[in-house]
Amino acid sequence: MEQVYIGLGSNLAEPVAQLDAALSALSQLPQTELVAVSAYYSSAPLGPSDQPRYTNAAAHLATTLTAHQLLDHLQAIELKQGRVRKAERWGPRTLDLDILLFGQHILADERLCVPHYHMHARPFVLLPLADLCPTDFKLADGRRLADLLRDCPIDPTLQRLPAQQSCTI
Ligand code: ROI
Repeated sequence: MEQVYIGLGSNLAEPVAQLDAALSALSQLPQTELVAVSAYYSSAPLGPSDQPRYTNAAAHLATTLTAHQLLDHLQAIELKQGRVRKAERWGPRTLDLDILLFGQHILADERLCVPHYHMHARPFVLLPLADLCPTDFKLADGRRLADLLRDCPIDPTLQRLPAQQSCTI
């Protein structure tokens, strides 16, 4: 069993409902257990600002799928929920599912970069992750989550949403 952490994000078509639906889909993946879900967070877009605010969360899965099998499933869920890949970099999306951490594996190929390449610079990824991990949590590459949190830029727009706006498992 690998302990896996997924980042979820949406800023189109009712983002909270998108995350609820994605978590429901994650809970039904084969060979996989949905262990825990973070709070939901709202923040202004990083990147082009002419797009709606994002809702983000993180999920802890335990799985016997390989990282690439899991990625195939995540991309199928994104497509099912209306994700359209546009040429525009960092544009709005109905659903983004990223493998942040895959056990103690370090992966770098044309499809996957794990630990996720940008996570250290993104409070909307690190704060949800910190809901799920102990403070002394170490990434596969030796970095401590607590250090990433301390060193990442402050996002004054980031808000933790009240629990009733998030789904409970
Ligand atoms: N900005 C925020 N706040 N949250 C995201 O999930 C997010 N995802 C992205 C870009 C466009 C970089 N900006 C984001 O992919």
